[in-house]
Amino acid sequence: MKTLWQHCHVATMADGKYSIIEDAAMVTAGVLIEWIGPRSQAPTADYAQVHDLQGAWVTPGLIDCHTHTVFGGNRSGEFEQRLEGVSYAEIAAKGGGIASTVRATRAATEDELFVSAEKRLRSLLRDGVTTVEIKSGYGLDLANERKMLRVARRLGETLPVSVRATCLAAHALPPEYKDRADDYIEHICNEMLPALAAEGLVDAVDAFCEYLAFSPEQVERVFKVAQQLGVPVKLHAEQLSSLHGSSLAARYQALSADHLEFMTEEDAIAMAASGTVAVLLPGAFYFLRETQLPPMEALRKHGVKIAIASDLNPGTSPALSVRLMLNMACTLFRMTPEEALAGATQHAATALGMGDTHGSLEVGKVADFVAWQIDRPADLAYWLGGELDKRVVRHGVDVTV
Ligand code: DI6
Ligand code: FE
Repeated sequence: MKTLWQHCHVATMADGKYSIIEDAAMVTAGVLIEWIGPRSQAPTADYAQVHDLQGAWVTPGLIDCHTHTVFGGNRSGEFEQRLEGVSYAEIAAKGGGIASTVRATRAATEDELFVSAEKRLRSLLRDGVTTVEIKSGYGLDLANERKMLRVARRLGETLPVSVRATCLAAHALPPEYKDRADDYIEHICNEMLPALAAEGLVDAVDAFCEYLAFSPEQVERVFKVAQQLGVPVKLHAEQLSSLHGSSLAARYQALSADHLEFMTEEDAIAMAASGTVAVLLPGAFYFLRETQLPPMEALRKHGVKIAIASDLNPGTSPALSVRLMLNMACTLFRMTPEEALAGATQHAATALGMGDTHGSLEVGKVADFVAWQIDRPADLAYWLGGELDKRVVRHGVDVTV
């Protein structure tokens, strides 16, 4: 079934640039883009449907390539306590922080996690997201990591969004392994990853490389097992300190290294050589009131692809809008609106290993796009939140909510 979409302008985002086609038309056949170009050259055919997009600007569907959408409870109470003067250390000493989310996630049933995550995910979808990555990492044992990953899979089967599930078992040390980080890593390597991968629940493996989480040596043990299992890796690296996790990630041909405020130019060179995408997370930078900026000039100079994501999580980035992240990438990191949009489309797709099929509007790619009633593409990084008038098309089908 062929469909013609016309009366629009397109920012195709091919090669990570706007690559604009004015007065454009697009032909979709099933889930794929069959033709795209100036309307005057559109092939004549017996179209099953013809859609008038009323002068909209069409972009690829937004891709949120780093989220922790599935979790129990939330930490707005801690947010409030901190603003009333209670220190982070005091909150942590009382069992707050990540530990409290782990408790709430373990206590929740799969259905309960699904219901709460679905609401958050719907908020991202209302903002034009058609692909999302969802990490585990608040279960921290086999049964509970499995529960989180199953919820991620179910979200992808239930809602009009492509979900990539990432196992982040090496996110924090579970209480039962207190002072035994190496034993927990061994458990991840010998039991958790092989079992979860065999169950088809793992599209990528991630870890948190930080002085308050896991060392580069421990992360490397996890990466080696992922490699043996044939699963690509990603890494939370250089968020709070410089351990050169991003260079380690590059050595393992990681899809991405994420956060990166404290990365060095050498790290950028290593990432450029391996094609590892730099995923910047302005929501966490903002929420933690960080001051160390990611090294934008080094990333640009060495040609590292830059993606932008929400990092949606209860502790450091309760962000329910990717467009708001585009704005923050521009205001906080001084990215251009074009770079920011590429970061939530083509480069985000590459950060998920989907760059050949998603992220830009080109012949042969999947027909995931948004037709926005805006004046120009920069509007997407300009408005702070709110809802923009739009139509969302996924797999060639209108799924506007
Ligand atoms: N980096 C972060 O900012 C979050 N996880 C991570 O690896 C923190 C998650 C949380 O506080 O719940
Ligand atoms: Fe994260």
